[in-house]
Amino acid sequence: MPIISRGFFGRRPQLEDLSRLPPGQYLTEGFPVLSAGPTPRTRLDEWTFQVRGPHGPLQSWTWEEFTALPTESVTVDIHCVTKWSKFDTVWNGVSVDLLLDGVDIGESKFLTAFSDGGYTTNLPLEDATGGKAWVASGFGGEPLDPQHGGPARLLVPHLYFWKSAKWVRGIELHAEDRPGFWETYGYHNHGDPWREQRYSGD
Ligand SMILES: Nc1nc2c(c(=O)[nH]1)N[C@H]1C(S)=C(S)[C@@H](COP(=O)(O)O)O[C@H]1N2
Ligand SMILES: [Mo]
Repeated sequence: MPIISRGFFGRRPQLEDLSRLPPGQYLTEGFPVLSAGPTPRTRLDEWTFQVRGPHGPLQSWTWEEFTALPTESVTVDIHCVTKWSKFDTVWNGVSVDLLLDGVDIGESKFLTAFSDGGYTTNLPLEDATGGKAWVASGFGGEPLDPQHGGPARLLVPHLYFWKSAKWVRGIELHAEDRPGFWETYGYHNHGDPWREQRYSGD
């Protein structure tokens, strides 16, 4: 029985893995922390997740209610605009599909995710529905670490990771698109890593 396996030193990317790396990205084994401000600490008994429409709240869950919702285990590759990618990250989360189930979305075609600390990011609803986005509260089988967005963050793995708002507290639905925090500061409005949509104009 080998005492030292290759995995001990970190998995080397296999040939088929490299086709999973979007243009301009490199693979990392670590999990960098990128936050535009301090890590907010909201008490779980004060935490809610809200779905808001143009005229106010449509749905709201307390932490207790939210954690009682059915979750999915999701294994995905993630890609940061600062060029690191991480393969096979394992999350536990509630799908945005489920959070919007039964909500009358009216004329809405876009959403803004909003977070403790004031961070926002925008997405077309079609990028957040159809099994493409989750509100994740678990990572690697553990509760999500506060520096990575715990108690819960948005997870939108098919777009650059700035779209995955940490410390998310809800989503607001809009008929028209409203650029969020980084989108206002020159990042691309959509952020597809496979099309290298890093900055506005890309
Ligand atoms: N609330 C909030 N969410 C955020 C950010 C942030 O600064 N604040 N940074 C974004 C960016 S640019 C990236 S790359 C990822 C980083 O997530 P991580 O720190 O878990 O790696 O979170 C995104 N979500
Ligand atoms: Mo980022």
